[in-house]
Amino acid sequence: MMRKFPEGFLWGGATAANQVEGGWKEGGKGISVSDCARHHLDVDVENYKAHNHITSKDIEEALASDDDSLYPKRHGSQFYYHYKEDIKMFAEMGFKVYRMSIAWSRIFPNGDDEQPNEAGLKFYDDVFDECAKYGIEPLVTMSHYEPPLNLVLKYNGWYNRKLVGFFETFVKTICERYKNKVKYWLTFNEVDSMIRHPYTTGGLIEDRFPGIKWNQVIFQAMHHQFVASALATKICHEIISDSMVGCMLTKLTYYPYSCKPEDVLQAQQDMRGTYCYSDTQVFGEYPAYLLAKFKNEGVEIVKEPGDDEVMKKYPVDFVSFSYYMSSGLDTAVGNTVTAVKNPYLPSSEWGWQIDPIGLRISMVDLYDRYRKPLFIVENGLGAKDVVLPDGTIDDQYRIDYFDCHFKEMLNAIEIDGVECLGYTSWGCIDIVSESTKQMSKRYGFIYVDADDYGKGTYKRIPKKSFYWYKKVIETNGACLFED
Ligand code: BGP
Repeated sequence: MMRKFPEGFLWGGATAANQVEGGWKEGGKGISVSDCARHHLDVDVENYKAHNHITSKDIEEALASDDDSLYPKRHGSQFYYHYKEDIKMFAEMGFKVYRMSIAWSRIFPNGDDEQPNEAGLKFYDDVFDECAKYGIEPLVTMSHYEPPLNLVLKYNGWYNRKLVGFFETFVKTICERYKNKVKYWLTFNEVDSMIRHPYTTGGLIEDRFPGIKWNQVIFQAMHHQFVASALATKICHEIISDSMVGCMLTKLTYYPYSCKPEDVLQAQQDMRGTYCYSDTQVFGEYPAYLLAKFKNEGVEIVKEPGDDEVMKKYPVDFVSFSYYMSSGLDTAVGNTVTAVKNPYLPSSEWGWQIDPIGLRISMVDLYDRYRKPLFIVENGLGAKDVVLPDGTIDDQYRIDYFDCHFKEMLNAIEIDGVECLGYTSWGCIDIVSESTKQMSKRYGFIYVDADDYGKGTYKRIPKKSFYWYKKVIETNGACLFED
């Protein structure tokens, strides 16, 4: 019998406002943290690491600069101007769902405004209406690396408890406005990324916290996001009765360096280092080992009365996650942990290890752990695509990446019994990369003619994978198993 995905499987693609929209000052939008995120392609690599650590000086420079070629997220892929054309192309592929985010700074330009910005609300009304024209369900991330910069400069970002209230106002506004257009919501994109990039995720700039341990700042900010996430779930369910609210986790999958017990233990510790965040949002409380970590590292979370009750009472309905690769082999060498390349796996041009079986392992782990429906909301291959002289783009390597990942996804569903609501590939249209701010790290089924400095026509060109994905959706995956 021909294998295919379950009826109603939600095939689609994903973007984020800060990486796709552009129009960074259009329609009354305020400046977001991402508008001040500079790329470092014009400096030597050594400095790149140092530069990636945002300082107050970097923000001053960004605010003083009108050279958008250094700040790629100011132009993104110019979805703000092309959204009708882009959504039409998503519909041509047959999308059932489109994951996107609402830029907080379009709705409340300064984050603490008394009234919302009507032009910003209208923009997303138009986007959702365009999706509805083609029967595409929006899947909306409330916060995806784009808090208003004013909340950073005036309040010190998510470290300040006031942000919970400002976020509640934002969520009430968008749920009320879009209650008849959006039923699927995610609260914070990769809430764990506060650890990796505290600036874009939490609006935290280390030099603004003299004398306070950085760990304390990061986990206090994350506590405020956990409370805000629970309140957002509460608000969503109250305003939109059939809504489903998910958490969103960076699914890092670690393999032991060897069968040596110390190495197996290390990999288990690393996995819990990721699960602790989704545990908190799914079980509605900090897991014991995260509390132990706080204690061992001298982190003292300041709570307000009712925090524990709210978190417990409003856990998420489903678990969404990003998966790109497995994370190398971790070995406990002395007490320093080093991840080494997995010799059994190929790597992308950016060194990300390509591991489709790792996706199945991740799905089984998450479903066994939480017994809640899953949703894969990011997966894909960043690659340097080339436009051939005849104007076509042959990204067979991307088709191959998806082909093997889709087959493992179906194995998890059909063989391992995992319940998976849907799949949205990351960057279904070329957009600005988060880690390197490059347009040239392309993920899309649709090519966008723009370079790493924002120069280009922004013309859209379907790649070979566009037509392939269209067939996958048309046959609900059955074409993957045709000879
Ligand atoms: C995830 C983010 C996405 C996206 C993705 C790909 O962490 O949620 O916003 O950026 O990573 O990574 P990159 O863009 O760095 O290639």
